[in-house]
Amino acid sequence: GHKSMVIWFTGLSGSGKSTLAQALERTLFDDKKIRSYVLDGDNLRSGLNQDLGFSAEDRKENIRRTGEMAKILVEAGIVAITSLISPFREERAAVRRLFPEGSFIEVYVSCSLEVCETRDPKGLYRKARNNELADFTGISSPYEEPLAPELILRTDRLTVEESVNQIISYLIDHRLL
Ligand code: GGZ
Repeated sequence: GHKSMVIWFTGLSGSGKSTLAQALERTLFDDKKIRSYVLDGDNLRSGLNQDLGFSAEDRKENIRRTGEMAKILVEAGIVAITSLISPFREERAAVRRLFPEGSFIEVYVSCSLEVCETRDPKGLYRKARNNELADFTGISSPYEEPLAPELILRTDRLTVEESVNQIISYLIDHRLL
């Protein structure tokens, strides 16, 4: 069996959070028959969080709501996987406090700004550099790196498969799987 938990990805836009979240969801199901659900910031913003923008206040509310949703999923016995930039330490710490000790796994998806900006899959960095997009994380809005995440994944050096394997190993080592 597995313990209920939330795997909370944090990192810059383009760092690979959504890709990793999807790959992890698939691996948990295919290899372990564990049901998980991905709460993706970008997707939630088209529905539940459509009233929120990218001011610090709105990002804080985005993090808080997603934390509460993760809690609902976990209480229903589903592993919650979140994929939000979640740039603020204090709000990530507040979400952590919603969960029992050891069941909030903060994963820092670490990728240099340079590499994220080169990837620029949606052209958002380019817009931010051209002042066509305000408050863009890493350019004109802050990102506070985690100081003590459970796991750091250097996605500018690892393949998706290697990153997923590191998460699975962590979970096994900590008796969460
Ligand atoms: C950061 C932005 C912005 C601004 C739009 N700043 O990489 P993406 O495109 O597909 O996903 C990003 C998403 C960030 O939403 P989050 O809910 O994860 O952010 S937070 O946790 O800070 O609330 C990005 C896109 O939205 N996007 N404008 N100004 N990212």
